[in-house]
Amino acid sequence: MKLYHSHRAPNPERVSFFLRAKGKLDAVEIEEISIMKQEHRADSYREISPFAQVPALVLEDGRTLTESQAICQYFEALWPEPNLLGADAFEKGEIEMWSRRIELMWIMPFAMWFRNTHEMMAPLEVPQSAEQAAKGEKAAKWFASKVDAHLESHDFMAAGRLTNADIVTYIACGFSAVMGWKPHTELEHLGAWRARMKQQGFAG
Ligand SMILES: N[C@@H](CCC(=O)N[C@@H](CS)C(=O)NCC(=O)O)C(=O)O
Repeated sequence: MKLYHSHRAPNPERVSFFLRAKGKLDAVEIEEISIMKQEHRADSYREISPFAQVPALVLEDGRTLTESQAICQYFEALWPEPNLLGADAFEKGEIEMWSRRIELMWIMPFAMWFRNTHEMMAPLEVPQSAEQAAKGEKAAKWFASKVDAHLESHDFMAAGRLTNADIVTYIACGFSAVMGWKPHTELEHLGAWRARMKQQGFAG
């Protein structure tokens, strides 16, 4: 199977980090799609991903999945161990709760800030809006402080062990650096948690 991926883009990277945590990175062929070169908007790629987004997973028989979380769920079902999406009903709910919170209350507002400010994004976000950027920055920073407070009393985001919630949070921290914002250097508990992730082999 083939994963269409973009290096340093948060949604594809959460899938490749998920695969790495499963120990299955080598089981999937990876093809890089350059968002900066707008390769994701080519007609040939739109045939794979109708909304022109990365990642996309194409199985041997041609069936296709897009949406990073859907692809991770497919991998979890294919390779159940190590469990990353929850071993029982409560874990499944708790991991999903934190993953969704990070996605909706950190990554999405951060993306609004980044896309509406960074010159690299100008061709993709037309027109850029300073007002949207300011709203996004404020919301992402507010939520990062809530995550820091959560990590004061938790070694991991959910379920007491490394899960998808940690992967999504790690991606959020890394993505934030494109705006020169490094929340893990400003926020004590987030910083300690990130150091633990690095001990588990996370890089970047
Ligand atoms: N909900 C989708 C979002 C995918 C997405 O937005 N991917 C970004 C890269 S992180 C993309 O393809 N952007 C292209 C663009 O904005 O034109 C998912 O989770 O996979």
